[in-house]
Amino acid sequence: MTDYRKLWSDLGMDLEKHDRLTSALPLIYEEVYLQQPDRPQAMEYFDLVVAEIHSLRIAELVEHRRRGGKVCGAFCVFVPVEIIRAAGAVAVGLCGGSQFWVPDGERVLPRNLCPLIKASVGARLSGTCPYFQSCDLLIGETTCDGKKKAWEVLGEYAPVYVMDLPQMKRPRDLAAWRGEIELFLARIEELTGCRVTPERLAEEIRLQNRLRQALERLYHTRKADPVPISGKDALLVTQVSFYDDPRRFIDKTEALAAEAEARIASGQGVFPSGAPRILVTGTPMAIPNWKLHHIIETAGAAVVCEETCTGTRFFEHQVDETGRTLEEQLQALAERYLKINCSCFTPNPGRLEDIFRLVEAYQVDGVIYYNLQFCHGYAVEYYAVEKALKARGIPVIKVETDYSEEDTGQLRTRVEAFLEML
Ligand code: BJ8
Repeated sequence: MTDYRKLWSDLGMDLEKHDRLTSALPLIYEEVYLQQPDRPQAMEYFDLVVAEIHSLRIAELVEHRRRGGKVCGAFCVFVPVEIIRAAGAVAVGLCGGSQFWVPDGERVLPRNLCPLIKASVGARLSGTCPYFQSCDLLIGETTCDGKKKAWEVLGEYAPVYVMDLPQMKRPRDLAAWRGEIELFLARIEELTGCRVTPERLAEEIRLQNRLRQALERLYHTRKADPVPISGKDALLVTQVSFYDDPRRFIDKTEALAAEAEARIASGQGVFPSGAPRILVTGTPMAIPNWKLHHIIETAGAAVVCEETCTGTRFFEHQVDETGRTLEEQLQALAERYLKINCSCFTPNPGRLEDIFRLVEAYQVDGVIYYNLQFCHGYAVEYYAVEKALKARGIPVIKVETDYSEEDTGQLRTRVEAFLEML
């Protein structure tokens, strides 16, 4: 049996502090997840993943490194994980979703900065996240200002590589992004000492497309009324996708989607038919950030879709699999990734189109715009989203919040008032 305390200590973690972090999780998980009625059975796997969040997968990463493999951590859905894996490395998502890490982040970053950035940097500084401790390279990107400056600070504590993401989507930006992907490939080859061949890259492109399709299949079931799976559970599945073994994740997610499809066939749902249906749009929710979904779903509404990077922005659009040469494959990767509609782009009309499409497809009654505090890109973009939704008669509210529990009562009151209006 693995001695996890030894394993964590070998990773240079602060065990005492780590105990404090992990002791709170089971209670929160019990309240937010395990008390939900009629959950699909296949969620058991995802419950196990959370229960063992700092052990089972970490042991796999440690073993991978023991055999000479590398681990790369990323903070954004723009990072092409296919390339990392094609070079024999493991890719994990590192975005911090816990208030626990915020004070450590504030040791080196301003307080009036987005909590996702503070928690991500704090996770590294506190020595309590075994995923950070297992990484050979951290991959940042030039999306929002807060992130791109935070990488400079993080670079003092760990090796960081930054991908320069364009902020527009003209042909010349696509060409620049494609060039960035080439540089990234070279850096990953240098790290791993492995050459990325077209055969290996084709395999990883297919695998990541399958992972996206599995999530898409699961999300598709949420279009049904009654909805066969809660928004909280679906969110958890997406969160887990960022660090689980991709093949295992695909199998488990397909099993869950099949169960959800069977539930639809027999009319079984987790909310009564006719319960208000909510689309959440905005900033990502990194694990264990379940705050808004919990408030919405304990108020009697169902979150049926997330237009976020822990939702549709992560899995929509496949990479073209027909490329045979590296040249063609890199072009296909550049094209697919540049379709993501993050608010760091100007202009960003694609996001509005996505929201309308999803409102329709998921039969949404109201939209809740989720804005992490101090995330200016999404906050400013609310103007256009609100105007466009209101013009179509679709109710919308914006909630701005952080990771603390201080405003939970206030948020609950606002969400309940919004749901009553629907
Ligand atoms: S593609 S949304 S994952 S950048 S919430 S850190 S934007 S201040 S996370 Fe993001 Fe990539 Fe865009 Fe998606 Fe900055 Fe905003 Fe914080 Fe954010």
